[in-house]
Amino acid sequence: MRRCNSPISTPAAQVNAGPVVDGARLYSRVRISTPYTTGDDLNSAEDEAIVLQRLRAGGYSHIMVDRRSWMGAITGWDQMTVLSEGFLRRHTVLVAGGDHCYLYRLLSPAEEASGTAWAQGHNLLDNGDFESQADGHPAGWELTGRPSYDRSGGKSSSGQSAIRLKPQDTLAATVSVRPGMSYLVGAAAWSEERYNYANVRVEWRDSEGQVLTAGGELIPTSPRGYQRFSLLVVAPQRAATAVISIRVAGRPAWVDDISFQSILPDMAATEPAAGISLR
Ligand SMILES: [Ca+2]
Repeated sequence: MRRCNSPISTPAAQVNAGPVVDGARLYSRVRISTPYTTGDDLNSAEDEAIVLQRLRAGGYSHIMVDRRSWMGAITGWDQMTVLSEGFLRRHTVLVAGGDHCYLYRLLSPAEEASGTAWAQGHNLLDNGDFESQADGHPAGWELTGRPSYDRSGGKSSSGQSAIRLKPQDTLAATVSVRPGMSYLVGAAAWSEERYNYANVRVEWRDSEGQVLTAGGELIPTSPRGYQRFSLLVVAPQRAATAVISIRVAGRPAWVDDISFQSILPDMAATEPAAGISLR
């Protein structure tokens, strides 16, 4: 698990673990609860304030999730307030993560009042919400296959526009990156029918356009509506650009609000300070 922008300040008094399928093992002196064991009062779509009060009353310090097991309905991941991106963004800081597993630290009331963003940079994707169109297509995006571009407002997560992808369709855009920098990738998606997943892929290329390596994750999709997820990626050495692409598996799904932000402020991510080596 990679460290992100915030240190783990003190050993967690308690950690709340999300659904973990058999196969994952975690050994710790820290007391751990899951929504299926001693933390079962968190296994609900309860009002956000109530869930937060339960976390604080229970002495929880961190929330840990493993999204690999969320590609179906069994875990009930889309009906737990504590696991929703909106709740996590409002009440936690993203400490570390990668490869579907993430650790969040609960903010104190004082920290919440001052505001804490998971990523400091602006969205490097110009039209991540698909609201700008050019010749009937979302500006700045490369579409392969036959994705549907809906501007009615009835299918979107934000604004009026969203894109429907079928399994053979791909949505892609390219941004400039800096080697060694951490980036937060965000996407919102929902399945028209059945639980499924979307593949958020990040392909790193050098200054000649040659592919260096690729990463990214699968994000679960729910027929209950849009769910947003964020994932962490790190630009490898010699990376100059990243191609962010999205595909869906099995069944059509709608996507909206794609983002790609530097964890650090843009100045730190793009303008090396004089006299400081990038190595
Ligand atoms: Ca939109």
